[in-house]
Amino acid sequence: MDKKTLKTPIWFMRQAGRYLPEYKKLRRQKKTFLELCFDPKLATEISLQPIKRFDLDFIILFSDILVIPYALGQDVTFKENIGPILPPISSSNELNYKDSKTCLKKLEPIFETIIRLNKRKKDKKLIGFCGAPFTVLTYMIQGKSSTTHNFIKKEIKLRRKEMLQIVEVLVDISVKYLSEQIKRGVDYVMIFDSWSGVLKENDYELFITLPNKAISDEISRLFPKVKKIFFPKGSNREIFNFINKVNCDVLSVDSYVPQKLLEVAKEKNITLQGNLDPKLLVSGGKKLDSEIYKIMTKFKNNKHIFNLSHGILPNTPIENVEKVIKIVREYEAN
Ligand code: 1CP
Repeated sequence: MDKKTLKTPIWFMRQAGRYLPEYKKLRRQKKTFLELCFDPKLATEISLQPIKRFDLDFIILFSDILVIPYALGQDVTFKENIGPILPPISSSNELNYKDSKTCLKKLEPIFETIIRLNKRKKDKKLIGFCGAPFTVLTYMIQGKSSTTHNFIKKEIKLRRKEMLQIVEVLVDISVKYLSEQIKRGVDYVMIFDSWSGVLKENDYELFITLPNKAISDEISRLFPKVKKIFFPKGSNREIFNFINKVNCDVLSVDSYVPQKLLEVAKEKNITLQGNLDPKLLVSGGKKLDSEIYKIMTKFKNNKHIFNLSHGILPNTPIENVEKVIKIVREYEAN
């Protein structure tokens, strides 16, 4: 079928969250963010809020990538205006991973949320997710968000073996976690490698490409029909190494989309997802309109899912979100 007889689907990374008044209202019902993630009734309602308001094409499970360190026995809290806080670990010996079943049991409420969403998804596609091993590792080792990531960069040089051992645990539990999500009814899985841009060359190969490939290969083997979305954010030119080795159905892209990437994606039958700058969605105006047209034109010869280049920002005006959806839905390629 000609690609443009199909409409471009649209959803937004972090589409549930603080820019929605209905989210803020439900958020107040629980003291902590993790309590919210582990309440199937509330997490289901929150996942569906952006769909009810905007009629988006994909539902993403409401949860967080840091439920994995939590399942592995690390204490995880989210501080308002600061972000996640964890007591940092330095080796896999500090984790509680003798028995993956016990760890996954702690995530049972999330699987219950998926069962509920699956019953209510109608014609929408449901996305489950996890963080990629390196991105999750950064929080486990640093104990918090970082802008420079200097500490983890130093650790993977000085204590490579220990870091790779943790990555190995993360690959294993991520495959099991995604498998459970798939069994309960997600149609797609997305693997967020938000900090992959921190690494280059051999470090990139060991900590980004190979762990993503291990997850992809195992999920493909176990569930050949389930679609896999990868988001190796900030990878820049390393992205070519990534898509040569990691079997992906959808590649979520940031602002780096050279012509060659469009061509390689087409050759490999990879759908590209992206890539509106979330800051433009905040500022709006004519610049937003023209950027949307630019994106639709840029991806017109590729399979494309409209999305952002990173998560939606809390101060995003709702009217701007409505406007993007309207323009994308009314757009006719010529
Ligand atoms: O105060 C609040 O209400 C908590 C804010 C919040 C929300 C709404 C956090 C804390 N996480 C989430 C939900 C979330 N996180 C989803 C839900 C589904 C959706 O609507 O999209 C998803 C997919 C995530 C994934 C996530 N969490 C990532 C990867 C994607 C990305 O944005 O790069 C990362 C890195 C996190 C860690 C995280 N969770 C929350 C914070 C503040 C952070 C730290 C981000 C940082 O270090 O900059």
